[in-house]
Amino acid sequence: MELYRNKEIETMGREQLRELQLPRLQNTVKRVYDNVPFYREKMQKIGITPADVKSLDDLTRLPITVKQDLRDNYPFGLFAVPMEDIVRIHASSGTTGKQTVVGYTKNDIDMWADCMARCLAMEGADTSSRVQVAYGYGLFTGGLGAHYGVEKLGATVIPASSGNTQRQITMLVDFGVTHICCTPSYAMNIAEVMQEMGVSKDDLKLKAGCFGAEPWSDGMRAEIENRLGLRAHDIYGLSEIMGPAVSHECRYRNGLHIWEDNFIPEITDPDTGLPVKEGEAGDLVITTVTKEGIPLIRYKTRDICTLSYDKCECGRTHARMSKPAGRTDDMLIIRGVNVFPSQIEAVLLSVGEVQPHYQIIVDRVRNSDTMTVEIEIPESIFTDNVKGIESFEGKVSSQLNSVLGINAKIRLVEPKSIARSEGKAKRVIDNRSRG
Ligand code: DLL
Repeated sequence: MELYRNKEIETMGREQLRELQLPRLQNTVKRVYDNVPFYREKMQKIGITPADVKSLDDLTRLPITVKQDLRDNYPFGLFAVPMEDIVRIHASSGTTGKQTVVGYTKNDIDMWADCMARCLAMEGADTSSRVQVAYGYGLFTGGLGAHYGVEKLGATVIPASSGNTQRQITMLVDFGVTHICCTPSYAMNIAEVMQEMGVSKDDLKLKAGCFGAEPWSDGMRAEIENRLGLRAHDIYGLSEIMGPAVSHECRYRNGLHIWEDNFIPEITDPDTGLPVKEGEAGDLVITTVTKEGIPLIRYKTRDICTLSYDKCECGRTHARMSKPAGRTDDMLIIRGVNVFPSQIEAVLLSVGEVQPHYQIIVDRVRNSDTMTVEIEIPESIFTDNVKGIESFEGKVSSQLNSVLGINAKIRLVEPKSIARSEGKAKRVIDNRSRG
């Protein structure tokens, strides 16, 4: 049986969905035009008014919004309502530049919680479920975003936040937790500490979990499922648009359903910015059509994926995005070859015995890019067996070369020497930017 939270919305015909989207889009465009000088000026510059949006196809005539626009209007310049109506602020720290700040009205929080509740229902959670939220609570959207969704669903939330892993595990066992929400890398960290504590997956009652906030491979999914004894679903989102629950995998896990009653997705060519042909990969661009605090028109996420509008076996009609491989900002260009860290992860995990703890170090030596991938020595290889180490390194390196066409040096390092993550894992150390 497929579990819906709002069957009417989740399974409505595509035509009906478009009929729902159009007035919402028109209303959003009018509100930003009237209330956000940034949008009004941008639209005036290209000679468009809200009245020009007559059909959904007119969306592509509207200007693109990028992260820098949020920074330039820091902190509240893109808010479309008075501060009196803003009930919550979140921010993303970002590794470069100023943080980006977003604000939510009461209705925004309700809509967000509803999207999150739909995601949880999709993975089988209901009022009898106990959901441990191990995303960080705070300015990051993961913790509170998931939290309000669990409450909206009427399940029991355990607001663990991230970190303090032994205590997390004690709670998983003692509270009979059925669902967990955290980053995939933190899930692996939990699995490892469980082993150290002598806790087995049979001591847990976990059924499913939603893992996101960072790219992860199917190999990683298999590891998490095997070690925690649950079904792992991918959840996607970004703070600029809302936070977690912009999209989520149903039980068929053939892409992530985007809640199109609230978000209109498009895919554009990363170089030209023009729409790509249906099914082609490109930049995911999202327009919010119900948000009040900070509605965004055609926000370029920089996440690369494809879209599918085929009806899903689960009965949902909302478009599916492919598992995002990563942001264009995170793509590595190594001697002309473009590669995402998540693709490297997929290859590493396809070689038996490699644990999903790795770090990619990029350098420039004599004007040429070099890549070293550090992985931990598998248990089967003894640290004093130099031949064994070299042959294993060679095996992984040639696999990377044959699948991705990159030349990377593999370096086996001591077990546990790669830092474990409690949130988003830092997979890449790029020394090239240091001059
Ligand atoms: O990471 C929101 C979130 C929290 C999503 C918890 C899912 C679960 P930001 O910190 O603003 O928001 O980072 C957003 O993270 O543009 C993607 O590049 C990446 N990302 C998020 N989810 C996924 C995913 C939260 N499932 C950025 N797969 C996004 C791959 C993801 N990348």
